[in-house]
Amino acid sequence: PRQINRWPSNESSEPPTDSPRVLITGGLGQLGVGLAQMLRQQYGKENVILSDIRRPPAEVYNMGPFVYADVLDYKNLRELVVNNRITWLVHYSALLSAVGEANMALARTINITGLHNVLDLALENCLRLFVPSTIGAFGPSSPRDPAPDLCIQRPRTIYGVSKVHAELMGEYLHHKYGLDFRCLRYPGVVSAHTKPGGGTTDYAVQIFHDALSTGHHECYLRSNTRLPMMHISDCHRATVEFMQAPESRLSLRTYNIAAMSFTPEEVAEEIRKHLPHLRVTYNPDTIRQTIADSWPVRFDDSNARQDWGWKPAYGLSEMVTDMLASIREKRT
Ligand code: AKB
Repeated sequence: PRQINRWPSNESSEPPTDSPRVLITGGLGQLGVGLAQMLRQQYGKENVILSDIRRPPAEVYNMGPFVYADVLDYKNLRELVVNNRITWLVHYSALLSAVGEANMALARTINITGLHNVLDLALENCLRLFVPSTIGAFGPSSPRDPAPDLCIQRPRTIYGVSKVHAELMGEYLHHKYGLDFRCLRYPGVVSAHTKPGGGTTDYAVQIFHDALSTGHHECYLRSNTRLPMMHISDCHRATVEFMQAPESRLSLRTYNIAAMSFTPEEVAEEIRKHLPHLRVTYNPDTIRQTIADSWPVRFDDSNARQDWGWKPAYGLSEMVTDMLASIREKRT
């Protein structure tokens, strides 16, 4: 590690929760822009900086501060944190499960070397650090229905391995040096306005676009493949509430969060209540089907509910109604 600044143990020296200055890495993926919007509503536009290595569309520039940041460039990250007086870091930069299997070396570099950089940066600057984990951090030997917070984790993807590594490194640095590390295991996230990139749960977004355009979705998973899923606004709210939770409320540093679990067949049936002509065909692809078969079908999130009051707002029917309305609205 570079420099380690240990937190004094009295609560008053925690990074301020009421007026944080936030940096989000990987901000142009599925989750960054929406999280920035939610944080900006609470803490002010100028206090939340979105970053990525790509050039954002004009509307993102107009929403609030955006900067270039490469998670592999430690000096660049350090400069951003120091110059902008950052106190919270949300580390969204990562390659997802399916694309990671196709680019193992790149996934290892981004997901593991990039993580080491932000861990060092957080230690050096006493940051509150959020790193998302995933249902993909479990594997075929994990309990699958439901998967509890603490159990066997032997994932079979580089994505999963990198996420278990993130969970363990963050927790180690928390226990050894007091790093304020916070990690939520996200289910598949379903969003209308942002596309996921290269995940195994992506069909659950694409099916809505197909339902409203051609009326036909070809699914790369079997019809009965059940996976935990969540509406994006629940995912953002969980993240903000978890970041705001006082340290004294956290009995863990890595929590499962859950909202619903469904199969392609079940979500299609729910969409048909609005669009009866939706046709779904199934053409399972070996890589993604194998990955999905190794993941939990349900998450046990009772610790998150108990410790810091997690409660999802969207079930399957609310999520389907909202997705169809939001995509329709955008198309008109
Ligand atoms: C993926 O499918 O890779 C992600 C995830 C569940 O972490 N959406």
